[in-house]
Amino acid sequence: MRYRHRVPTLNIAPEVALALANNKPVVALESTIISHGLPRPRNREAALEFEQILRDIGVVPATIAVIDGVPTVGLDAEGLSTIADEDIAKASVRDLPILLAKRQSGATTVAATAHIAAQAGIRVFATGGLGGVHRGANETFDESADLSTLAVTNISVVSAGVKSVLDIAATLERLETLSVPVIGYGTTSFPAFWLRDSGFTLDWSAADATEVAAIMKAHDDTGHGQGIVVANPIPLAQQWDPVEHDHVLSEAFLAAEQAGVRGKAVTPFLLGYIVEASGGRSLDVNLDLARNNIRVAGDIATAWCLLGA
Ligand code: PSU
Ligand code: MN
Repeated sequence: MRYRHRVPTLNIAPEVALALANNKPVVALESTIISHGLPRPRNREAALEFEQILRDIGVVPATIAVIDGVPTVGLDAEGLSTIADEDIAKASVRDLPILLAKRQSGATTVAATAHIAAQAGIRVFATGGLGGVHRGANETFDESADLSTLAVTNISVVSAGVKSVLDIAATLERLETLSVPVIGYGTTSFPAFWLRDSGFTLDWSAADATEVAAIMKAHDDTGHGQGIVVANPIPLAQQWDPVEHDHVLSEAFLAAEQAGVRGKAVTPFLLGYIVEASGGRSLDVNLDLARNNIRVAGDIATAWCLLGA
């Protein structure tokens, strides 16, 4: 019996494939933020708006998800409604083979999105906040696969740091261990998602998109295959009030403990609770920071293509 060797099948939207083939800018967008990170129906509006932000600056959006068992790069209207309106699995990298074999759909996390995007040849990816080391991880071992995936996936991820529900100090330590470069975008203050400044200082910053693209190129030249984290803080005027933030977060931790949430349910539970408890304020900030990250990712993708031109 002979075994067939199969190249991983990706369904890449024609628009995305054309842009990649012609060195035109493309930015990957994740789907877990739509399916599990934002409440309905705002999530659907957000999915469409995120793509439009890129189109408006001449960048092709590639929202990524697994649709009926096929990793899909660039969703059509039906694909968007699958991730926004249906109850589908939250899929990290380890879930991909299972969804593929079972021909099921899944919304991809930062890890799974980065993995699929890199397979497609996309170099820049925008999200809200990267996953990281959870508080209490010394007992629970709860550390997002976003980190370990970025250690082996050559893509630049623009994020507003990591969510302040995480252990930010430990997350930064892990990124150091994994040799993932972390670059502040116009700052050396590492952001905390809803807040502009986490209180942690970065070694490096990049002044603009052109400098990030130059670092990406140099990173390739060093022969390393890691991803790069571009930390883009929300403008001060848009950030969540820090006092209210601290108050709502401590409530959320208590609620998660009482509900006994574990594993991959933790992040969606906390985000959902925080939206409710803040009367929607955290949601507005989440959307603003995602929009900002998408714009910056678009600029970086454009600068990257100019380098290759
Ligand atoms: N950032 C957001 N909203 C989200 C997430 C990030 O603004 O919903 C998601 C991302 O998909 C990220 C995931 O990969 O949370 C991390 O989940 P976990 O902690 O279970 O690895
Ligand atoms: Mn986890």
